[in-house]
Amino acid sequence: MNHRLLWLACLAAVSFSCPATAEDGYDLWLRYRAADTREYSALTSGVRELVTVSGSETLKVAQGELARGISGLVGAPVAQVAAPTQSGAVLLGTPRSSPLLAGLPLALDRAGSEGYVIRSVIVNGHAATVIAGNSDVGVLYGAFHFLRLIQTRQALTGLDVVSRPRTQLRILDHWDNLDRHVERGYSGQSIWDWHRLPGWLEPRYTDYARACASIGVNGSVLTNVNANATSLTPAYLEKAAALAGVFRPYGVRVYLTARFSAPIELGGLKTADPLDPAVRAWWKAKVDEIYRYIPDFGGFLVKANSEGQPGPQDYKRNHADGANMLAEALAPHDGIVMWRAFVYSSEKTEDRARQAYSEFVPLDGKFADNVLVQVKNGPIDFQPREPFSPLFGAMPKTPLMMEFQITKEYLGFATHLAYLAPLYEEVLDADTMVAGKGSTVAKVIDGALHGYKLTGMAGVANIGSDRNWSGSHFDQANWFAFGRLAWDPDASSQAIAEDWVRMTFSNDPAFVKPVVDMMMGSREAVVDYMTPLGLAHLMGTGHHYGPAPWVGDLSRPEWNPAYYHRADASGIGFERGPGGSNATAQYSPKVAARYADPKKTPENLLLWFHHVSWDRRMTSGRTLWEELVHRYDHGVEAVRQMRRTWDTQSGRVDPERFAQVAAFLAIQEQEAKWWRDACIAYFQSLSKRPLPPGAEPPAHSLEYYQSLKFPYAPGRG
Ligand code: GCV
Repeated sequence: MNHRLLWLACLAAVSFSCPATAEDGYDLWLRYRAADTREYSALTSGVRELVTVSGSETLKVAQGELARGISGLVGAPVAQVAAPTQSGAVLLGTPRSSPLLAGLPLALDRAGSEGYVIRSVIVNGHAATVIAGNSDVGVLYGAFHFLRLIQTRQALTGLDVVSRPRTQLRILDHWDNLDRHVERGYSGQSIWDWHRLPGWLEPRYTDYARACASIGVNGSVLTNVNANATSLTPAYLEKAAALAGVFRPYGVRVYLTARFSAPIELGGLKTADPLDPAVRAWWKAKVDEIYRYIPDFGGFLVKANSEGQPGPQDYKRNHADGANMLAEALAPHDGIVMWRAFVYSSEKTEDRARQAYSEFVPLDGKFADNVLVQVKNGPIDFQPREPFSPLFGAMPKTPLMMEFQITKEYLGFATHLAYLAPLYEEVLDADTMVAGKGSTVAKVIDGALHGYKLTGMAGVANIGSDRNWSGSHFDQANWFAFGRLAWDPDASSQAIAEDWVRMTFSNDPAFVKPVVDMMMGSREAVVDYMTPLGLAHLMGTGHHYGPAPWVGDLSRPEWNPAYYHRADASGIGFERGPGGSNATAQYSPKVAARYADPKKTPENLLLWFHHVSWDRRMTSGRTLWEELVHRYDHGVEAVRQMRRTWDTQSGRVDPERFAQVAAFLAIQEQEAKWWRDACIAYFQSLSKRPLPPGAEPPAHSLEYYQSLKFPYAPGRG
C-alpha cells in the first residue's frame, strides 16, 4: 500500500472504528477535517508542501501544527521539504531562524513583537506562502491564522495579512480550587489534576495550550481569586511549574492568585500589613522562590478586601499599598500584579454600583509601574446586561485591564446557548466620552486613550474536565471569541461567530448563516427572558440558578434581588440619577447627562438607572408594565426560534453534537419559560396590573415558584 492509501486507510479506521467519540467536541475549533477540494480548489494549488524550519520548541510546535492541520485538511500527509520544490510551498519562521526568509519582502515592522505577516511570495522561482514573525510565538500565531484561512475556505493567493495584538496580556482566569471544584464552573471539575501533578501531565494540558495559542491567549491564572495560600507552597509550585513547562512552547505564561494573608498562614507572621518590613521580606523571598520554579512566571492576580477576602484595608492601608508591595517583589523578575477592582463592602450603605469607583479613582497614579487594575466590564457583576463600568476612562494614570466572564454564571450556566461576543463588543464599543467622542472602552484598555504602558484583557474561563471542554458545544465559541477580542478589541462579533461556526461545524452556507444568526441573537434572548430593560441580579441565591426576584431577606442588602429591582406598587428600577444614588455622576459629563435623564437613557438600561412608573409610556407605545411582559415573551419566543433553527440543521451536523445541542435548547426553552412566568407572577403581585391582552398567564402560582429549591446547583462559591 502506498503512503497516501495507508493514510486514507488510517483516517477511515479512526472515523469508523470509534464513531461515538468522533465528534465529541474535544477538537474545538482546531478541527482539521478533510476539505472537499472540488468546492475548495484553492487548497490543491495553494498548499503542496511545507518547508521545515529548525529552532526553538515554539517553532517546532508551529511546524507541527501546520503539518497536522494541512494534512488533515488536505486529507493526506503534507510533504515536508528543506526548500520549495514546486509552487504551493508554505514557509514559516523569523528572518533569524530561516535564511530563506531573509531576502523576502515581508515588511515585518508591521508585525510588532508578537504579530505576524502571511504573504504570497516567490521563493526560488516558486509561488509560496510565507508565515513570518519577529518572534517565534508570532510565527505560531501566524500558523494558526493560516490554518484558519483554510478552515474557513479563504483564497490562498495574493495574501498580505498583517496582524498584531492590541493588548499585551490576554489572560484566562481560572476560578479553580485545589480540590478541583471550579467556582462558577459548569463543565466538570478543574482541568488541573492537582493531585497527579507534577508526575502525570494529561495530554489535555497540551491541547489547552494549543487552543489558547490559536486565539492569541498568552497567560493563564491557574487558581481561584478566592485564593488558597497552599498554592504558594513548594509542593504546589512544583505542580504549577510542570504546567508552565507544558505551556511554554505555546507562549502561555503561568500566573497565580496571591492570598493576601499568606505571610500569616504560610510564614507564621503575626500580620500581613503591607507596610511591615517582615511582610515585605516574606513576599520578596516567596516571589524569588516562585521564580526558581517558574523562571518565566507572569505574576499575581489578587482579590483583596472583597467578599471576605483579606487585604490591605485589614491594616488600614489602601489597595495601592497592597498592590505595590507585591509589585516591588515581582519587579526584579519582570512580573506584574493584576489587582482587582471588584470590591463592595458590607459596612457601606453606598450603592454597590458606585463603590469600586469610590475606592479606586482616588488612588489613580498611586500604583507601581508593574500593576494593572483589573475591572469587571460593568459596575456590579457580569450581568446579562450592564452599562460599562465608570472606572473605564476615569483612571488615566493607572493601566486598567478588562475582566469579562466567559463562564456563564448569570446567563444560564452551560445549558443555555448564549454567545457572549455581542456583550463583549457592546462594552468595548461603549463611548466613555472622556476625551471627546470616540473615547471607547476599547481605546482605554488597549492604551490608545491614556498611553498605558501595560494593557490587557482577562476572561474568567469556562473550561473544565468535560470532554467538550466548556460544558456545551456552543460555549466553546465564548472562549474563542474572548481570545479574538483580546487580540483585537475592535473585531466584529459576527465575523468571529462566522469563523467559529465554519471551523467548529461546517462551511455549508445553509448551516453557517442561520447558525450565526442564531448565535448573534442569543445573548439578547437571555437578557429578555431574565433581566429585560436594565434589570439585574434577579437570580437564585448563592448558586445564581433560576429566577428569585422576590428574595429580600439576606443579611447583606446587596445580595438580595429586591435591592436591585426596587419594585413596588408605584414602579420598578434603581434610581441612580441625581435624585437617587447619583451613580450616573461617575460617568464623564455627557454620558452622565444621558444616563441621568430617564428620557435620554437607552431603554435597554432604563431600570438600571431609574425607578419608573409601571404606567410610563415606552417608545413602543406600550406601558412599562406591558413592555416588561412583552420582553419576557420575546425572550421565550426567541429561544423557540433557536430550537426551530437548530432542528432544520440535523442533516448538516454529526449526530452526537446535534443531539446535545438540541437537548440543551429544549432545557433552555423550559427554563426561559420558567424565568418568564416566575418574574411575571412576582412583578404582577406588585404592579397589580392585568396582563396585556393575549399574554399567557404564568403556568403556576407565585408561591410555587418561590418554593423551588436547588441545593445542588453546580458551580457554587
Ligand atoms: C470568585 C461573584 C461570584 C463569585 C466570585 C466573585 C468575584 O460574586 O458570584 O463567585 O468569586 O464574583 O468575581 O470575585
